[in-house]
Amino acid sequence: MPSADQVIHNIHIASFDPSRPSSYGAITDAVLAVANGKILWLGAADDAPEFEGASQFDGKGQWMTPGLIDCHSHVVYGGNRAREFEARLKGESYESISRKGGGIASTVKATRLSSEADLLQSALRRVDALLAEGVTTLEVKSGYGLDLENEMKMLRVADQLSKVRQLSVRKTFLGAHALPEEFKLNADGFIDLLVDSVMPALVKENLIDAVDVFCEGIGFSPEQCRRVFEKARSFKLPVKGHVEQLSDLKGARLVAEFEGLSVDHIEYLAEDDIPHLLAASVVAVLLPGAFYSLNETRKPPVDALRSAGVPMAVATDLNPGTSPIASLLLALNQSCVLFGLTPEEALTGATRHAASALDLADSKGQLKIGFDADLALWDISHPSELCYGVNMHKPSQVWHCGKPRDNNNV
Ligand code: DI6
Ligand code: FE
Repeated sequence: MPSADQVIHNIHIASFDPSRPSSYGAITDAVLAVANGKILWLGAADDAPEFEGASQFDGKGQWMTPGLIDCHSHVVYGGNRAREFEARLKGESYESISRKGGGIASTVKATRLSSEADLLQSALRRVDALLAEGVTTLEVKSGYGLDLENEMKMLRVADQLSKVRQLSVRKTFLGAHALPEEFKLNADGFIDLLVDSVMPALVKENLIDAVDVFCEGIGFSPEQCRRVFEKARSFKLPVKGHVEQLSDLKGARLVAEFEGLSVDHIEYLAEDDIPHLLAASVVAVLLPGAFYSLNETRKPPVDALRSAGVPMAVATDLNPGTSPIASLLLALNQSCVLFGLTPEEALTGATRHAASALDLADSKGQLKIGFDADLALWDISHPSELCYGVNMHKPSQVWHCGKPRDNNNV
């Protein structure tokens, strides 16, 4: 008789395991057993063995999904940009706001002035909103510090989030996000600083899981991003990029050349660059919250990505400027309504493909034997309900690495 820590019975499972032929990888009238934080067994109740020593949990006929994965966020930052939002709605342009020190620069200023404790406290309010919706893995980017001291501060806060909450955190270094005031006319000098001193020091402190860039006219050129990627490669760190958000600089091809994890935004991705993504197994991360907040009209080439078979993930891009949205379920709804994803594609994009975008494809994002027991239980009659309604669903129970999480008191 196999021994388990917990057996969850009387559930339907949306496994997102592509080897199961049913949509959503569904198993109805199912049982799932957990041992040592991992999934020990799952399948139809009729086939379930007896488990020794297990506590029983009655799922009351609810649906279980993998814990959700938000694979792109800037959740750690100081201040907010509500006044800027107000000014823009009164007709002031983004450029004019930026010239007065607004935009990313104002968040950099507020972040530099914040203590680690303040940043943690403000990030937790947003993180708790994500947790309440069933998120069990969160990517957190740096990029509002833009010097060693402040990038380190942000990444330490990201680390803290996984210590004070039952949550897995992936830390992404986004030093090449914006040009700080002190390097105003010297972008190449700033890249020198990043590759020569900031990255090596952060690697030494074990604060980087992946390296990101903002490859854009208002960010950094492909040549400058290449230098950051080359340094990442020397540390064997995977790369990803904010690319083709506002224009087509061929950032996606650069990420593919470095066999990166993901290309994010990609509203301006050219269709003939798609084969490069496919060949290098790069995930396309869609960020409909930024598209919505900026009131954009140019959409990512979803039909072409789908027919090519490029995996698509969906994330919040939670940040104070272009996506002040602390709801992954809303992003899923937006990806369906604005970009035309099916609910199954959207949910796969916040589970299996989001795990790939974070280099976690072998342990998270699917309900499968041997995977982490990150689980969310929902009182719904079909998984599509999670994408269809807005602010209608919270999981009734969440487990992170096999441990139940109290979402009301996380
Ligand atoms: N793209 C974005 O949408 C965010 N960063 C980036 O590279 C914007 C961040 C901000 O405005 O604070
Ligand atoms: Fe972003």
